[in-house]
Amino acid sequence: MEEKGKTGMENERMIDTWLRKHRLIYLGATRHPLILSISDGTVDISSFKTWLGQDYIFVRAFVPFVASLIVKAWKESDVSSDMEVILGGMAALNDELEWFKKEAFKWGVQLSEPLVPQKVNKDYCRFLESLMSQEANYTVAITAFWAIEAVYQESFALCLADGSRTPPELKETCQRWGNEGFGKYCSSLKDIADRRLKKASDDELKKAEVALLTVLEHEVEFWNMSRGGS
Ligand code: HMH
Repeated sequence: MEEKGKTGMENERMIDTWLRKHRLIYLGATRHPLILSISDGTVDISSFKTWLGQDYIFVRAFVPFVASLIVKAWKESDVSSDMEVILGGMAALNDELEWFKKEAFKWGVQLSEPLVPQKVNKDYCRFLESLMSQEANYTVAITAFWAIEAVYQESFALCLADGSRTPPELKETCQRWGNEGFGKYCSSLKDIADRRLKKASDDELKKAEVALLTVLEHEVEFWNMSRGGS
């Protein structure tokens, strides 16, 4: 007979449990006024341009974070496909950096040195760095990684949904994160995180939940910053 509370089922689909528990903050990140303004066509283009320049800086910091996850997956993962999923994400970032340069040129946004991150952006990058260290836990880091990607996927998919009035010149941006392939990639990351969380200790679970919330807070701040706030 199985011990009570040790059926192995209690951490099944942890991410969905957390998303239900923290639904309002998740919606705050994925249905932010900036995203709503893109999808209803009222977006202030200067906010978009601020976002574009700052997100280029963020993605540059995101690359070493993903690299650190590849190292962790290679060393620690019990499933070899983890590393390939993350490597696919890394490959997409290579293309993404080129896209940012092209898009910035199109909008007249300067990406030349020195790149100046705003405080909110710096804080977010510092959080990424805290997850890059060798001591940082793989399960916690992969949960954060999923959340970072999922916020953009959900946000930009909304801008492409039926009935949205996204300006045509912003459609390509929305496609980048809102497309179906990116959605599938996010599901794969979620599966990896859920699988790890199923076997996680209480301490890891607590840290992963905090990391998820921290990502959501940084994402809300990042949208706010782009709108000229904080
Ligand atoms: C701020 N969050 C931010 N920028 C991005 N490019 C992503 C997430 C990618 O998903």
